[in-house]
Amino acid sequence: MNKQQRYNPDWQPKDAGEEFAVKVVKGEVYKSSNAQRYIPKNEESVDEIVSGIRAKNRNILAKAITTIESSSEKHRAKARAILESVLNNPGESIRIGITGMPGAGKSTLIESLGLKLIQNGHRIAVLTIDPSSSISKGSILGDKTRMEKLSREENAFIRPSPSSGTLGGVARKTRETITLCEAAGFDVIIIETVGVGQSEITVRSMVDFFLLVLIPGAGDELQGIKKGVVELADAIAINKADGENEKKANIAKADYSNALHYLMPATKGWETKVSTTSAIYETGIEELWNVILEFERLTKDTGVFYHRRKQQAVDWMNRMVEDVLKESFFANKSVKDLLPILKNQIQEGKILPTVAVEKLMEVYRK
Ligand SMILES: Nc1nc2c(ncn2[C@@H]2O[C@H](COP(=O)(O)OP(=O)(O)OP(=O)(O)O)[C@@H](O)[C@H]2O)c(=O)[nH]1
Ligand SMILES: [Mg+2]
Repeated sequence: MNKQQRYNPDWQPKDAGEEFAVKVVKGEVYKSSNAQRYIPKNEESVDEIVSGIRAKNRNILAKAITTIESSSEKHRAKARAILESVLNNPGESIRIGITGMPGAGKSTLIESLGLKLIQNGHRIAVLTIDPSSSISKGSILGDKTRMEKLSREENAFIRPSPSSGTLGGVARKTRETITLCEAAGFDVIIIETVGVGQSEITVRSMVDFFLLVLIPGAGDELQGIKKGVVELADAIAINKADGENEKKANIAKADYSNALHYLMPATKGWETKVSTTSAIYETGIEELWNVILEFERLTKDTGVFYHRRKQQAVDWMNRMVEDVLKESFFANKSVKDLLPILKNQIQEGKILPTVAVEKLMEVYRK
């Protein structure tokens, strides 16, 4: 292969060295008739992507999401253009967040619910926010998010979390991805996250309905799930309520129902519901969906649904302002030069952090 035909992909830094081993070879479009549609074109235009999304083309949707996830300058401008176009005629959906400890059965539950909904004519998009990917680049959710039966359905779209970036960055991209999925006609959007930290709050801030999945018999303490998380939930599903676990699940249901009387509901005017499910034996799934429908009906009637969405949009903007400012600050040349010097001085006790911040802001504003 001629070396000159290879080049660094867009997502690599411009000055990337040998540590970036990936090189891309430019594809060629064969002019001969039929072959053409099998040769991947390098990139679709904004118009092609937007009409592909509107035509419910999942491949194009996936490409649009990749564009959004890319951090290259070129892709950012394109991502913005796609989003602006799509927002002219946004889709409608119910957005559902699902959290719970690793292995609680979230993905299995989503698959089971998703398959039922598809039978009833819905289109389901499943996105994940994996807090581990932003810390260790590893993945807790990893391959287990495959949901094999669901992923074979034409009316389902499953997208794992971007594998890099801060939680904030991942969250921003997930919000944009929601918008794209809605425009592509997905009317049920489900976001799965593992209940191990900050990511539940992030997911709560972008969904209408929030479900906590627990398993029976894991002890009275809240299964490593922080107490606050229960207060974020609009419903709790005690999953794996099958076989020997069924009795324990019913006890857990009663316990949680009692405990919830002492907590503030997550959504005004709505009482947090507890139900038992078996994702594997597909019991309690329909009841769970009915809870979600009841929630949607009630909150739309009272206006809480729309009010929350408006607040979430403003909150999204605020968070983005924070992100953009932070990025611009740390990318600033003078800040970059001064930062290591000040860090040293702070460590040596020669300067106070407050003074260092003032100096940094001074060079940043220049
Ligand atoms: N008996 C029983 N097993 C279940 C049920 N739901 C899920 N499981 C099993 O529990 C294991 C974990 O299920 P997942 O759906 O991957 O759990 P998860 O919460 O998505 O896990 P993470 O994505 O790793 O956080 C799998 O072996 C499932 O087969 C259920 O209702 N009953
Ligand atoms: Mg999972």
